[in-house]
Amino acid sequence: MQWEKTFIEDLQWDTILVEKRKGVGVITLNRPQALNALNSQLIAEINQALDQFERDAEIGCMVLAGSEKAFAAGADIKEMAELNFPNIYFDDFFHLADRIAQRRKPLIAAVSGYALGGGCELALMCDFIYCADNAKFGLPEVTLGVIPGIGGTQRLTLALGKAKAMEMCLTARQMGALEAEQSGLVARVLPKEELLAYTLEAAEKIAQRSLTATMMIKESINRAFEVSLSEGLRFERRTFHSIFATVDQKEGMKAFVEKRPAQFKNQ
Ligand code: DAK
Repeated sequence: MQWEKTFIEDLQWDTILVEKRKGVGVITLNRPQALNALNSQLIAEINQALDQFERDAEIGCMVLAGSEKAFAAGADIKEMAELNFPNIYFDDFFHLADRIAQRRKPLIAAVSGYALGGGCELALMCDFIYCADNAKFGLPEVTLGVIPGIGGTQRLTLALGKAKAMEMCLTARQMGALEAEQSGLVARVLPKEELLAYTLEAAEKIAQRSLTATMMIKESINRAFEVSLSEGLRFERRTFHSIFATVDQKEGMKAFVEKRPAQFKNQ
């Protein structure tokens, strides 16, 4: 694992900051001059960092954050403005974005300020969102003559239901933090000064658990969006059965009986 550690710290990042702390891989979007607007390089760098974290046995949870003013104000309009249909069709523009949602280790979004367009979609690709009290979520693509393109019409609808998703996409209304929490879009709202510390604490807690159980929970919950209830229940049951083949299940239950903290080994 030493090689992974050296490698990630040696890499040059132009659009993000990357660090490892207490089992957590933290990626901070870093294009302040453009309110962290997502360009192709930034999407590629996020994926490169996530690739490293996923291969790194020391990492049990990942966090994606922005600045206090903006998580991300959307896809980079200046980069997109001159593109035409053949460019984006043949290059499959932004196809790398889909890989962010396919990660196997848990990924938490810490959203402060604007999460608009592609920025909102990026947060929606994470497993859950903590947001600051100044957060503003929106899908304003319609004001630019386009539509959301990296999952917004689907994931916002799954998160909020048809009425609010339809209203937000058609009117470009921004949703504040309290409404986002009441509507189930975010897991918790925090004072903006506390957002990062709270998120890191939760991520560290997740990273201390058995990674096998954590990944199986993520996989099982995501299954609920893909298959019928009976298939989802069958998947959960078989997954539950299989985890009894792990050392961590023995350790977790033995530790409870012996009244001591469990020492998980991800085995
Ligand atoms: N792209 C590029 N630059 C941006 C930007 C963006 N999305 N958002 C802000 N900036 C830049 C501004 O141009 C400005 O740069 P300078 O003029 O100083 O050079 C700088 O960031 C600071 O912004 P403001 O001066 O505007 O700051 P304010 O505080 O006054 O306003 C704002 C903040 C967030 C309300 C405003 O910046 C704003 O409305 N930004 C645009 C928000 C927006 O419309 N976002 C949606 C973008 S469309 C696709 C998949 C997905 C997508 C596209 C394709 N495919 C699969 C093909 C996604 C599309 C989108 O996200």
